[in-house]
Amino acid sequence: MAMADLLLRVRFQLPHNFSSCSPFAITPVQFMHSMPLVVAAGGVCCDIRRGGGDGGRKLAMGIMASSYLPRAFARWPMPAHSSGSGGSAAFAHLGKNSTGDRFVLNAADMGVTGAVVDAAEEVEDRVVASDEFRSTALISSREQYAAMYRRSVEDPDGFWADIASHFYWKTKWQSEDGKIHSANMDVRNGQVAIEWFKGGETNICYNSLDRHVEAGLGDKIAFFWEGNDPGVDDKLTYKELLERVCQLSNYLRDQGVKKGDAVAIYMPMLVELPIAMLACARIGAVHSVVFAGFSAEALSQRILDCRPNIVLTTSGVRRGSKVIKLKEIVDDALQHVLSEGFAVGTCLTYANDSAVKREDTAWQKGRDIWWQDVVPNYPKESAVEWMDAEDTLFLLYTSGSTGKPKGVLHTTGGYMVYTATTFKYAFDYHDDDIYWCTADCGWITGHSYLTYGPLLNGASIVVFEGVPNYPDAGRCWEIVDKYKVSIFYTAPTAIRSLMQSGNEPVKRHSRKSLRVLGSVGEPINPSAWRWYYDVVGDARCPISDTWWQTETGGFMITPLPGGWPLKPGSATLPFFGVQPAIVNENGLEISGECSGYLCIKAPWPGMMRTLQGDHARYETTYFAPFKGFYFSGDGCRRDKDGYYWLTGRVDDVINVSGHRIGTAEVESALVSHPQCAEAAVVGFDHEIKGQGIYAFVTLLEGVEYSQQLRASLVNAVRTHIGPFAAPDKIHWAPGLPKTRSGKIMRRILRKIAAKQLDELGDISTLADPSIVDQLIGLRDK
Ligand code: 6R9
Repeated sequence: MAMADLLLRVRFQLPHNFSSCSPFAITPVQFMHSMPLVVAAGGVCCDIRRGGGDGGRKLAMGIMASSYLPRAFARWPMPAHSSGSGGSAAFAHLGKNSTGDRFVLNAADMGVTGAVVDAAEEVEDRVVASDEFRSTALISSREQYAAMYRRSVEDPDGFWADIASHFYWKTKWQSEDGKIHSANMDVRNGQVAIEWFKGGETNICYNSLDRHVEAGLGDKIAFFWEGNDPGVDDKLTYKELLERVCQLSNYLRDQGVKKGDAVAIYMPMLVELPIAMLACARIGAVHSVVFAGFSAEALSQRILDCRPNIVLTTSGVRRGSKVIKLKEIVDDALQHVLSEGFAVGTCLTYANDSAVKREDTAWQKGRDIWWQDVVPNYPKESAVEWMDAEDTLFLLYTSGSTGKPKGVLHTTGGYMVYTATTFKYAFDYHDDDIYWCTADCGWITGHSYLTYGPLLNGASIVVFEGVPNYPDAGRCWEIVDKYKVSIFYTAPTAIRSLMQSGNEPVKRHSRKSLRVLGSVGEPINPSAWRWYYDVVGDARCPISDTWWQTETGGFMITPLPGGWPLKPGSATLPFFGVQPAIVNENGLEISGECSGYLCIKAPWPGMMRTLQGDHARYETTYFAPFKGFYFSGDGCRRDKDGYYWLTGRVDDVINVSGHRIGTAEVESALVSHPQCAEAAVVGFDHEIKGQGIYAFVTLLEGVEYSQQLRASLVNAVRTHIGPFAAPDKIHWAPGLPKTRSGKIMRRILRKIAAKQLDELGDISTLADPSIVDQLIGLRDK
């Protein structure tokens, strides 16, 4: 977009309860000279972001609301929250995920008056795919999408049955009157229950591998593996991958693993990790992958929840310049599990000699087995266990608002059909694409879009063991050129961190193979979007900003590249079959341009079916808050074009570098420290991570504040959860702001963490309002 197009027209009316604030006026000239700028009037504020271009010199637009906002904001292209007659506390933190530069100016300081702000010309930032891109795109117009979308919601059974018939089914699903799904999402009508393709028998491993080999694609590369260090690599064809999966599945069977048994996997990004998942799926075992960045305690908690008899791990891994001894962590976890009365029979350990050698690995005879000593001796063929579409495929633990992680349970058929279809359309996948997803298999993205979705489409996939900035900030683009990657899928936190190193490490590499870019994990701020688009993609590659969750199994709101114009920062439109509803505090669906809680009002094939061992929690968390809907836990705005703008979590979950962390989990880790009496954790805007973790800690009486104690508290969190959950800031708190009924007022803590001290709001309902001043006084102590 040319500079000249970037004049903004800002016009908004303050809601009546802000009438005491000084309204203000900004001229276009001021905009230009003061970027980036945030204008705040009392509780109203917005920020105007710098965008892409070289080093962010181009001015891009976007207004981000981070507090109570007037209804008029609803027309802006960035997340904004209308609060009707003036905003409720419930909406006050909808914008917590705002990232990027933010400067707050108080309207009163600007010395301006008037009731309406009116300046400049609004031109929305829109990005349209080239004719050349559209000429080969699977979906090349909004009309084509609209027709397919209409069918997907009017006749979901017909729509999904047609797609499902492209997969191999040992037995076709039972269908009465063409119905292929049954669902109750309304707690008022009894138990929540979702089924798709019930009675159909299939196997996702068979569909991911055997089906392609049988179709003559055995020699196609399935995985290009790129090691932590440049020059260390490997590749596997579909046929070789199938053989490796069969060998491991035979070994597992030999160990007595049967259909329905859980298998825990705690491994780094070696190809053995997706091989392990596929081997489980082949024999009907339920894989439970635990991200190999979780601590021994977190791992043991997950093992105790699903009780596997076998754990698969690796001696260690090198991540960047660090060596992590994974087997030691597993040993600790298994010790802890044993102290809880549960024994894991076998620990199959892959020797990753480049990180930790066999001789340097502690060993428990009888329980521990070297992978390489046994698995290659097994036959390269293995029978497939045919699974009912509703048989469990995997468990994946995710954080919620309470301390105990939730074991999200996905089943076979619907998940298979959904991940494959979303992958194909959202990335405009063509057979000759080379696809790279930087996610780890320890998270849902690694399940759905590094393993199953792309393999089901017969794609060639890059698996990367390392980190994006090792040995330098050009590594990603070096890998893109090395494998001629055409579809690149990563997270905003990685983009922001690479952006910090400037354009040179990008420009040094050609990247001409790139065709489509993807983003996932958190809202992508427009300036990062612009940099990704302009610098990484040379303003040529559409960006699919895919909104979805562990619970949804696959993409829910996402661009289909080539289908419609993109707006930086918006996930745009719902995928086929997805019916979003924006709901207000009263649980009423609101229509048109609006902001509120994002819900989904009809079932889709990829949705989770329950939480492991806790169907009641499944219902209370996702279906009880807004009756008749699936509640995502995210805030959202819909603009005049029907585009969705995700604004972050509205519950007590913090999204750190795209990792969901429950505040309660961090709090419980902190209070486990012998000198901690109480802790309250909130998120705060973090330039790279999106959100950081800010912990208010009350010590036991008589304990002195010290840097050493701070480090030891942070360490408690590293031990209980994992290094990625370590608090960025510990704020000493002689007390916490509580209501008379003892409820911590996190709203106040969030404001203190964000240094928005003039926006604390009403503190008179606190049991002891003086605590607020004490906390402010200790802010940087
Ligand atoms: C896939 C994944 C889910 C939460 C979700 C939301 C945030 C993910 C997003 C996004 C805005 C996107 N989120 N993708 N927010 N735009 N494109 O990340 O799953 O780990 O379960 O996290 O992540 O807040 O609710 P999960």
